[in-house]
Amino acid sequence: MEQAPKEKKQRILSGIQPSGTPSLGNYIGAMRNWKLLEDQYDCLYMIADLHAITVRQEPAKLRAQSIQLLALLLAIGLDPEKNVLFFQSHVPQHAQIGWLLNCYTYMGEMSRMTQFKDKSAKHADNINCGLFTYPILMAGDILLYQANLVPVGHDQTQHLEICRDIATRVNGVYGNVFTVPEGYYPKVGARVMSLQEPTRKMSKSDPDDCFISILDTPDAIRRKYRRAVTDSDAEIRFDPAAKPGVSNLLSILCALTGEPMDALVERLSGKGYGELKSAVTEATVETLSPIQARFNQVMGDKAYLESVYRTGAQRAGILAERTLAKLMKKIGFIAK
Ligand code: AQP
Repeated sequence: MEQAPKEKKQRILSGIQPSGTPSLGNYIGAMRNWKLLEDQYDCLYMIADLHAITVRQEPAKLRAQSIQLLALLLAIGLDPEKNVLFFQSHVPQHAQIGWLLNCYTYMGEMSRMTQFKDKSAKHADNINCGLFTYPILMAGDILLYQANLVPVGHDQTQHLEICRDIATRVNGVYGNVFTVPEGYYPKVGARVMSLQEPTRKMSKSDPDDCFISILDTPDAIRRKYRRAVTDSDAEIRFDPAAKPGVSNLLSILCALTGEPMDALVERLSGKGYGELKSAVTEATVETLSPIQARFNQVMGDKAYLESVYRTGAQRAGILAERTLAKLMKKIGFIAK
């Protein structure tokens, strides 16, 4: 009997920088959604170590954080056979395409990037060119794999737009080189804000009391939420503009438990901030404990970790080279 042709899965590429231990924001906004995609899509997940050096990194720490991040991806349940898990620096085509795409991107486009403005304010002593051209490297990351979809937090929308602009521009000059990717915004995946400055996003490279790390102990989690900034009117209400601190705790709680915001606010109405903080502490500990247990197991097996990243680099490299060679030929370089 004739078999129906297998439908080709859409491809997904996403990444995370080893610039610290992932925050609860990285987990809610990105990592946990990755697991949900592995059956339906052809997924590549990259540890973006080339991106991480746009900010000065201590070499030993960068190595430790990179391995730790790989172990965490496995600990959240990503299957290294279904997904391609790799270090960006192990696939040299990323740096190569980064240069090529630099020549198809305008200074004005990069100057508009809000993350550049934020990060250059934060790292005023090291406003390097990599920080400025970061979105071009990111565009290359995505386009190398002809990704159809890119799951990103809302903080990355602007970078995805520039990637689409670059892809369309190159396609306009040379014909069909790149798949123009779409953003994939998971239904649940709120933007998690800093515990100390709740109008800014939670970041793993911020001071320790601003963020919950995936590897924080229950005591540290309790302490950080206890000190989290709220306000003085003592009313539990979801209103990010007027009550950013309380609203952030509420949306973390919703994201972790799946409870709808209206129901949560009604359940907590008339209660104090202490109760809200206890509830969010409990939900966070409950979510992170099993991940931490698996993380400790995986970290104990160095040979396994090595085999995962070596295989990942091989699989990613084959796909990346295909696109790079095509682009180089179109531009007019002599084939090797
Ligand atoms: N606070 C957040 N809320 C929701 N999603 C978030 N993401 C990051 N912070 C939040 C999402 O996590 C993915 C990986 O991010 P990244 O590590 O590549 O870079 P980033 O966005 O710069 O993350 P950090 O934690 O803020 O890193 P540092 O401190 O090094 O700059 C992305 O999909 C992002 O949307």
